[in-house]
Amino acid sequence: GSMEEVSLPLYFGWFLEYTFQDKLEVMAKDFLKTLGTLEAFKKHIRDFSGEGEEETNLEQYFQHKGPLHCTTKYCNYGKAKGAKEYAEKESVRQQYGSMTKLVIGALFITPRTMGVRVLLTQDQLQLWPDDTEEKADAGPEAELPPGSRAHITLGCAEGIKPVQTGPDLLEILQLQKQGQEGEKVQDLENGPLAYYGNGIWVLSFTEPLLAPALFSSYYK
Ligand code: ACK
Repeated sequence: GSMEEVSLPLYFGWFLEYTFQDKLEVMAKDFLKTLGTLEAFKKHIRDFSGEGEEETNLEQYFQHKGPLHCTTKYCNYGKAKGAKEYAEKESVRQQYGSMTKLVIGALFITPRTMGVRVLLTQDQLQLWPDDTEEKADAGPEAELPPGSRAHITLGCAEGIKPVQTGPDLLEILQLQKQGQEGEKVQDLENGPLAYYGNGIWVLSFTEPLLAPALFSSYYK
C-alpha cells in the first residue's frame, strides 16, 4: 500500500553516538591541520588547489551537514531499488533501534571526499544490503567482499555529494588489493600516513577506533 511506501526513509544506517561524533570531528580537524603543514602534502597541493594557488585550507575545503553515520541502505523514500525489501528484512526489523560498536580502521581524503573506513563484523554484515554496487564499482579484476564500501562521510568538496565517498573508498581498496601500499609519508599520532597518488591520502589507525552507534533511519 502507499502508506508503507511513504514511510520508507531516505536511508538506513548506523548513527554515531553524540560524544563520539564530536571526538571524530575533532580528530579529523586535527588530521587536516597536520596534513596541511607537511612538506609531502605541499608537494602535491595541486591535487587540491587551482593553478597558481599555493595554499589550501583543508578544514574549509571539506564541508559536512547532517548526522555522522554509516549508511547501510539508501532508500530515497522508497524510490531506490530494493528499498522496500530491505526495510522488511528480518535482521533490519530485529536490530532497528539497537546499539552496536563500529570498528573504524582508517581515515582517508581524496580531492572529492573525506571519510573513515568501517570494518563490519559478521553481525553487522547481516544489515548490509545484497544489492550493492560494490561489484560494478570495483571493476572486473578486483571483486571486493560485501561491506567493503562501509564508511562514514566526514566531508565533501564544494559541489560533491556524499554518495561519492563510497566509490572513493572502493578505489583505495582496489589499489591496495592490487598490491599498492602507497608511498609511506610518515607516522602520525594514530598511525602511518600514506599517499596513493591523485590526491588520495590514507591514515591507517594502528589501533582501530571503536565507535558506539545506533541502527536507525533518517528522514529529511
Ligand atoms: O555519506 P553517505 O553514505 O552517502 O550518506 C549519504 C546518505 O545516503 C544521504 O544522502 C548516501 N547515498 C546517497 N545516494 C546513495 C546511493 N545511490 N547509494 C548509496 N548511498 C547513497 C549518502
